[in-house]
Amino acid sequence: MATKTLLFLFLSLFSLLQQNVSTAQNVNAGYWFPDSGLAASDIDSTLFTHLFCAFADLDSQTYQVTVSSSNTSPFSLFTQTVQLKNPSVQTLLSIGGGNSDTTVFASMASDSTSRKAFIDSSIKLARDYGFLGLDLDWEYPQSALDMANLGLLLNEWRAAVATEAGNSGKPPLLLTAAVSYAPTVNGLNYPIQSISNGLDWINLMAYDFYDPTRSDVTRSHAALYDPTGQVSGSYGIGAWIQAGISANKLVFGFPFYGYAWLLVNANNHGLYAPANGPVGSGNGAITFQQIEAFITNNKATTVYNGTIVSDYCYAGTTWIGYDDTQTISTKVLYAKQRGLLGYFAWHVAADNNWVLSQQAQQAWGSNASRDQGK
Ligand SMILES: *[C@@H]1O[C@H](CO)[C@@H](O)[C@H](O)[C@H]1NC(C)=O
Ligand SMILES: CC(=O)N[C@H]1CO[C@H](CO)[C@@H](O)[C@@H]1O
Repeated sequence: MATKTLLFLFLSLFSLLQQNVSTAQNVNAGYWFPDSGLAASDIDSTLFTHLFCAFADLDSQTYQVTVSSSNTSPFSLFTQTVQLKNPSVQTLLSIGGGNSDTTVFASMASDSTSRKAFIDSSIKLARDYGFLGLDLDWEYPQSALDMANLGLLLNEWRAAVATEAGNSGKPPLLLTAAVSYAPTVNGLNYPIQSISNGLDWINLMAYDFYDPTRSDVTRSHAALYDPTGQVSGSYGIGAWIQAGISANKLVFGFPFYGYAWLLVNANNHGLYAPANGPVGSGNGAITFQQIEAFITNNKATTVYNGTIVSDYCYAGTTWIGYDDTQTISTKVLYAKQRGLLGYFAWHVAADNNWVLSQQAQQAWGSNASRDQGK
């Protein structure tokens, strides 16, 4: 009898422990922003486990996290809106982004009072608006001191989130950050220990490796493999793991957009063909949705390159490098095979009738169900 009770207790404890270790869930995520042309109510949230709402701002005077007045209602309604179609989708508020001022983040992180202003205001904002997590997009720290201060910020942010959860009785907010595809940016190393201890996971921005303003030959801007160098998603993942971040804290990012180069010669239309900058007035960035329309309207030729894992298409003197369905599913399977926590896309509105989002979810799930069957 006593043995049976002991055995029962032991088994219960064992299954509890097992539940604990398996709480790290999959991340099938996407970023959304209000100016993207897609209303939050039109997001097919059933295709995602997590959605990032971008971007809250960092006030340069108070160092508090704020939301611009035009974004107040889209942001405060975001969680309840996307949870209508998928009640279990988790939402995170992203702070900063590629267009924010890196020097303001640097000043904020350099001083304990301003770090506290950032931390306390971010937590309050997340709770007031009903977000389940916070995501720091500081692009990018510019000095070794910035990196060290980022480490302090993450340590203090984690401690504050734990304290707030204790006081409120709510589950702690998730804490994540969007970081460079590799653990070194501008020649500086990220604070590995603080990232590992402080964050639930990091989003690797494995895209924008090249664009038509910086490369005078056509290129994939988000290749999975780089046979001749270190500029690729697979390189970045390996380097983060080698630096000491466990694979199950890495979320692999891919783009739902490409870049359009102007070919020098319409008949020379492969990878690394000479090009004369971007098509159009900007930097050549073009959404997957627009690429699909371009292909249809111009009967463009499409090519998948499995050596680097990337797609391109061309018609006349326009050449576009991008991620199509085969690239996305290959990347997702790669992330899964390496034991990563998941993937994210920048950004959901750039998808075309959700085909890439569906492809990603299926590629991730097809192996999940197979694994369960084992
Ligand atoms: C695919 O990319 C590799 C590496 O850049 C290149 O060597 C190869 O020629 C490409 N294949 C095709 C079919 O374009
Ligand atoms: C559909 C499928 O089974 N895809 C991949 C699952 O993962 C294994 C390796 O773990 C791959 O070999 C499969 O291609």
